[in-house]
Amino acid sequence: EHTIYLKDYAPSPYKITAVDLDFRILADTTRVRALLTIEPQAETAPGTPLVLDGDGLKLSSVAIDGAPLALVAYAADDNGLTIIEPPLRRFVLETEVTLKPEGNLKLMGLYRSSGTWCTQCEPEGFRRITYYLDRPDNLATFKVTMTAPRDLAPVLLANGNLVGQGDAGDGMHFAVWEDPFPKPAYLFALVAGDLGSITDSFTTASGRKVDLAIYCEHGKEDQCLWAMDSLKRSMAWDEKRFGREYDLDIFNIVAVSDFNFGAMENKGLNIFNDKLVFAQPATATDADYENIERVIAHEYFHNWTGNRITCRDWFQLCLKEGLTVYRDQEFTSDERSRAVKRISDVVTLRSAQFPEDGGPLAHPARPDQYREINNFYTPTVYEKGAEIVRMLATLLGEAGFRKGMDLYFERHDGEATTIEAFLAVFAEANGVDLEQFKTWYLQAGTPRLTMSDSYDAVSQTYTLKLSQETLPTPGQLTKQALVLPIKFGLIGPNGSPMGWSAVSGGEVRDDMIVLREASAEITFKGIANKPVPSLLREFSAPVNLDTNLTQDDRLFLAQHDSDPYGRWQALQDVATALAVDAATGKPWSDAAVAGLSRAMADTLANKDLDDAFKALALGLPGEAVIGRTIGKDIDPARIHEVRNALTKAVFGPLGRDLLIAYTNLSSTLPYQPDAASTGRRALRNRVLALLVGSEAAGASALAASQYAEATNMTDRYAALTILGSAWTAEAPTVLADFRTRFTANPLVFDKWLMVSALAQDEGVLERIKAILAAPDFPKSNPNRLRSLLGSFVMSNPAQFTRPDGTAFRFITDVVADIDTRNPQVAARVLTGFRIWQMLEPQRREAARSALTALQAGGKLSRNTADILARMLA
Ligand code: B3K
Ligand code: ZN
Repeated sequence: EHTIYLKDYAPSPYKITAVDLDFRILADTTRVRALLTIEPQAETAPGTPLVLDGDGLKLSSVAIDGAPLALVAYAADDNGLTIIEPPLRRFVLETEVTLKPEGNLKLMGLYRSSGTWCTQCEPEGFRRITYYLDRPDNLATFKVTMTAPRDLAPVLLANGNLVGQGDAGDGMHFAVWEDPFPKPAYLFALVAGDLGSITDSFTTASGRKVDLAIYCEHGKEDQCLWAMDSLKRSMAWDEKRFGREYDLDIFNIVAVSDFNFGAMENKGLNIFNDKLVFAQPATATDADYENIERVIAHEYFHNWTGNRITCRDWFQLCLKEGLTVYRDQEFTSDERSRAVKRISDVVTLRSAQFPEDGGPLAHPARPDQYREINNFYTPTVYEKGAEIVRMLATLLGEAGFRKGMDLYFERHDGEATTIEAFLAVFAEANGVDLEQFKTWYLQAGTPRLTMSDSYDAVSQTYTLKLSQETLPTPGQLTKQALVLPIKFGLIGPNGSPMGWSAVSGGEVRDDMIVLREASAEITFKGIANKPVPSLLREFSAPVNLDTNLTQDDRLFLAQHDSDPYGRWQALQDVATALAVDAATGKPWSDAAVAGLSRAMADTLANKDLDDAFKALALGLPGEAVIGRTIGKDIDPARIHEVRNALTKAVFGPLGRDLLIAYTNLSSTLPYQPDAASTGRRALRNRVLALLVGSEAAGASALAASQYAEATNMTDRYAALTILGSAWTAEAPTVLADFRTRFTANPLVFDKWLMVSALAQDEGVLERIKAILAAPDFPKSNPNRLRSLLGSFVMSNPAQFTRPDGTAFRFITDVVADIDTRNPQVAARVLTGFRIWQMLEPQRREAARSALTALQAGGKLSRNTADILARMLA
């Protein structure tokens, strides 16, 4: 299978400047006629063939400037169309192909979702619609004519503005859309279907009125209101925070039920997985509301970071994704609580990106090679990509960062560009050198930052020794030192911040150390007492931090750090150290457990902390975090037991406080999705989880009654998850009730699937098998598959990694089956194996044998074969 390298990038010898597409959509086939205005580049030599991408297209005719082409003048195969000797001037290439959207189960190109025709083109789906230069550096204007049966598709949408519509006879009608902004083909979209909608409008800062609409299945219109509200807030925020206005007169969103990922930022016509649109209190949780808000914002923000300025090639994916994730994180921080958002993002980064970065699938945020680009829409490109942009903002300060962004928009609007160009505007606008900083984009792996400190009372000096190391990753054996912005503070014995009279040995700017070397020794003078350092405040760099702090130091930080992230992290560190000890055979110190218990009680009682923060602080580190801290030969079942035991030891003594808090936090007000109400529910449900987790008397009955009496999905689902994961005596009944109660709602069915997959008992695998084997299980729907299988492999480590290998083999068999229909979903499920080399020998062997059997089994898609090959390399 051939590999594509960044170093081989070359501009195309021809460019397509204008596209005129004509879709004739019939019940079972769609005919696409394309008129492409093509020009050779100035330096293109005569006789250079024009090679267009195509994927599984059925060609019926080819013409140039209206004259049909002789058979010898072109060659078409499954991968494209070559015009052997195109004219060396501007010309119009006309092709006609026939598609079968109904049979398109890969959900790339033109396909049908519950009867609606829709498209997904990023990254390489447009070539499944027509022959094209399907690469992001070819920008063209698009005109799209769609003709379809009026009864099946009364709604006809494409990018840009509607410029014509009418009757086409024989029960057909048509619409013509024009997008004035040149764009790469991956941003093309059309939708044809029988859909309902809600409409609204937004007036931009400069006074232009934009018509907004969200389209969905009939009858679900009232579930789109939150998404619309989120859209309007996103539009206002991008004006205020980044000075970016929307540019077309129309912005449409369409919700579809079969979609390979979250959503797609097609110009003026975003297409969404319906789970990221539909919300009402009875069926969506607070987490769903927040996710919808976040993804609506993310796709909207792409209009500037992604669409107006796009990527030169797919190696640059994180140019648009990392930056846009950073932007959506900032949006959520401004709309809700910055501290809580930061902590949640750190949790996500650690649970999704760190395992990738430390395993066989590790790759740089800007990869330099790929076999299958779809496999690079990863936590590294998205989440680490966002961390890199965040570090840039931290290093340059808010104003400096904004100067760079302004220059980026000014200089590169309308271009397809690179990470180098992105960094250059920040360097130029701020007069700084970002050469070393660029390594963040090029180097894979999570750096380990090690700190040890010492205090000398006689000279009143305090010294921090810092060093960084990044371990080798596949294909990158040697690593460079990175620029690490380390926000910090020194805290005196009374809990207040300490200053210093002088500092030497490193770059220290106010509250930030900038470490550029492999190691540094920084000395602070004029320090009257031994301080406790709070390092990496706000998690200012995506690293693993090792310190010589004692459990008491950490408990001190948990109480006194002025940085909420720092307080949260301190509690996590105390708990992680205890869990690691217990899991590796060292009994934990009762004093430390008691200390953590008291710190948790103080946190719960603290009137200055908000509920959402407390909900996070009162959670123990996840099993994966504990596993990664142990680092090798891990036994996930043991970690699971230890974590349960720690929950009991720490929160058992707090039973009374927890019960009181639970009661005090209840509310009879109608559901509201705002941050304060969300925080209160989060804390109350956390408290319930702790009561059940510490086996407090009557706790699971309490959860069962919360389940039964809940007036919103947040509370009902929380109770269900708590009972379902612990698989208490009530679990089977409650799960059965949930299933029948929401039988008609596929998105709630997904919640049932997730809880079913997360159960921690031995029976879970057999139950999953039975669910999947049911004749009516929708095996082609990505949401259903991911809810059941994705949750199992990613979030139920103890059962997924059973030492007998039964779950490994089940998953590889299922992956092989899904792969015949939808390679993207199959490859994604397979990535659950990325932790396999960290497991203890018996489990490791079982995983290896399942993976090698899958490889031996024969024909796999390029997506799945690529993941598998890297996993086994
Ligand atoms: N740009 C799309 C992701 C496309 C994924 C293709 N496998 C959505 C987003 O990141 O906003
Ligand atoms: Zn994105």
